[in-house]
Amino acid sequence: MSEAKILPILIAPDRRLKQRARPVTEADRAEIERLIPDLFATMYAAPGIGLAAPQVGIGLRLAVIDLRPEERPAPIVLVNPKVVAASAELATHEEGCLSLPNQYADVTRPARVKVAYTDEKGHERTLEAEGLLAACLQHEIDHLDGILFIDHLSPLKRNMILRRLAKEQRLKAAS
Ligand code: K1U
Ligand code: ZN
Repeated sequence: MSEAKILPILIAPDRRLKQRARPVTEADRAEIERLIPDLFATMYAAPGIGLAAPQVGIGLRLAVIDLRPEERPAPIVLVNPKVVAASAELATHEEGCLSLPNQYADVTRPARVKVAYTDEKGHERTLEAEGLLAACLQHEIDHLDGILFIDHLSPLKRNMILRRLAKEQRLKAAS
């Protein structure tokens, strides 16, 4: 078994982040078995609490989450995740994104969700979540649909973040 690799993360406005990912099928099993350790290694190294395959240029409906990597790791692998129920009640959380480094904004989404998915062993599961886990699940599933957290903001806030990010990336490239 080869060691997990840290993969380069795509940075907005890369057009690959705006594409809808395709469902994982049985034919993808060998690829996702290789990819899952790489996604966790990349997420932990960033560091982040979630990562979706499209963020590393792989257009598959696959994401990983670990909300507490430093205290007690609780890794979650989501293959073909789908929100099957969402509360009418909304909640606002500050969100960040590894594809928009150093950019944060308050995002309002359903406060509670139920997500159906397949785990890394191929077992069908459901997860009911609230708080940060609910926000993170919705954020990662959005990535699979080519949606970024800034798409939930007003055009004014979105453009402000994109301009700030472009400036920071230019400065980084020049340094
Ligand atoms: O999908 C991603 O881009 C990862 C993103 C997930 C996320 C964060 C906050 C709300 C919803 C979804 C991140 O992990 S951004 C980095 C971050 O939040 C963090 C980094 C280190 C420690 C704790 C949090
Ligand atoms: Zn993100």
